[in-house]
Amino acid sequence: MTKDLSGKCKTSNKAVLAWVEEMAKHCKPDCIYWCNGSKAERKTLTAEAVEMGVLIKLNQKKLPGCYYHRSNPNDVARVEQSTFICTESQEEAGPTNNWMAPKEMYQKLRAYAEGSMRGRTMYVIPYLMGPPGSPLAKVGIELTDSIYVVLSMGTMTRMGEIALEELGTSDDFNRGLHCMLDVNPERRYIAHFPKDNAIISVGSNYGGNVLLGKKCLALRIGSYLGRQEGWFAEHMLVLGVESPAGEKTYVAAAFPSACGKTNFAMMMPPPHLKGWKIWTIGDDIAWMRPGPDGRLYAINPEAGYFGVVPGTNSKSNPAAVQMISRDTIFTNVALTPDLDVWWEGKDGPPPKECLDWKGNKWTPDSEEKAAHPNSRFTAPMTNNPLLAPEVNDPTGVPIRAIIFGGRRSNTTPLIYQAFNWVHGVYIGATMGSEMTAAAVGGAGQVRRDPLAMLPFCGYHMGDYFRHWINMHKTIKHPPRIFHVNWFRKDGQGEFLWPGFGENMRVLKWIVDRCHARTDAEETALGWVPGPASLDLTGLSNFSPERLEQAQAIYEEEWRREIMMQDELFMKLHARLPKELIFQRELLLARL
Ligand code: OXD
Ligand code: MN
Repeated sequence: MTKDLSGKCKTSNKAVLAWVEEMAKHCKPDCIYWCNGSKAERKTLTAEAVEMGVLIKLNQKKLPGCYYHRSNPNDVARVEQSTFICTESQEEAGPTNNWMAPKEMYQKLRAYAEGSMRGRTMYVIPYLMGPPGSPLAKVGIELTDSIYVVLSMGTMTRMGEIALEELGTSDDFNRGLHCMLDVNPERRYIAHFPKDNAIISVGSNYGGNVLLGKKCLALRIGSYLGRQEGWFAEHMLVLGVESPAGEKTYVAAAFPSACGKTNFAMMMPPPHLKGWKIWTIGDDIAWMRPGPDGRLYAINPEAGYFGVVPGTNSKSNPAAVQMISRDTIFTNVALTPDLDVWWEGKDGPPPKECLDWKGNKWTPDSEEKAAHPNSRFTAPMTNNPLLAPEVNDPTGVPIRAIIFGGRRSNTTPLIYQAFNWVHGVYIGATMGSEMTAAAVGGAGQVRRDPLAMLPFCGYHMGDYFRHWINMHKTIKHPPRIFHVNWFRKDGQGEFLWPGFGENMRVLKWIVDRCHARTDAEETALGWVPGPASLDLTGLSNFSPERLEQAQAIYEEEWRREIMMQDELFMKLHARLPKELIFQRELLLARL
């Protein structure tokens, strides 16, 4: 090893040593670098990444500690078609996942990995998902030949010695191997082996494909382990709502990708609700387990945010603007001549000239976007001015409400509450969201995304619903379940609800419902706010009629909706819990 500050192996854990040695023999790197997670190490590796051209140092006066990265243009997002769940049988993975037999996939990917790190460094990244000492925390080790992955994992997880300490002499850790290869979509696989608690990712160097703690361990493998061990791994933000009297209520919310989870988790209440405050626990993933007092406790397994950049500004997310002004890696945004970053939807006018995410000259007259729509920031949670101190509490926070939501321009009201747990699971299971223009299938088309877990559930979706129904028995004080839709439009195509910070008004009603201190009216869909219980004071250009429109339930639309839900139910038929079919019947009967 050439590094003097770090890079040496310090563990005596036999299982770790044996596995790293086996993988090194196979991938044949020139050297092995053990990450310790120290500040000094980050400084050295960042300088090395700049020297290698992997990162560009940004204007340190404007953006202290910030760096710029461009990914290969063929490698800009998670690739669902290359993501596989390798359970013993295809039935176990279910019809919503790609599947290959573990033996076959191991063979295929080992062949790709063999000798693939010749002339390169293999970084050993021990990482901890969750606060140290938490019964919910898990250790993973990722082996990678990408320095970008090392630096990103250093932000997104509790990385280095802290993880090895947590592991001790145990052999219970996730084994993750990542080989960049030649970043070729033809040889891109993100393969999960739930029974072995193992992941192999090849041929990519971008986000969720390669930061193995995130979608791969925390959701796909996590959901599999959660079913076995009696907990939930969910695609949910977690936040705390503090009332003017200082009462804190914790809420988890599942919205599909790019539906505003990060914005909601970092919301600034409007002036009218000044005494109210939001605290962020997490913006993307929640691990939840029943506690000894019968409540459901949640931790955020991550330590950073990997958020979509375009559209981030002081209206949509003022706290994020502050958060990403230092110690942040920007990927695939635009680069200005004074080494600042720019993206569509940033505060202020566009630059007269800059380099777009591919490195080509861009001006406001250019037809293409300067920043890729899926360009990202990677920022440490400690930069978040709204970070809840409880984020490091090993017991987690007790969840009072679970919110489901999607992007729907019609049909779905702004807010309603489930009648009970099973009804809530039905609402989550039938969640739909309109795809954005960038997604396959065309803009506006509704895709079913049950509990926002369609791309992230590591086993049969029908069994996942069963797990959700069964868990009720283990939670004496279950959270109340709600559904929201910020995206409903009027006849002119305008959003009916102003959104962003104003969503606090809806959240306040949810919190008040959890504490049984506001009224509600019964509808076919569930409980909705009574005429005076949603506080609209100080909301400009918003009349009670507009709220009525936002809350309207049209029988015709709902009959169509229920028909559309059938497609997913048919697909999952063999393992679909009967309770959900009954819920569907009950809803039809109520309409
Ligand atoms: C994400 C996603 O990156 O859901 O969080 O796609
Ligand atoms: Mn996500």
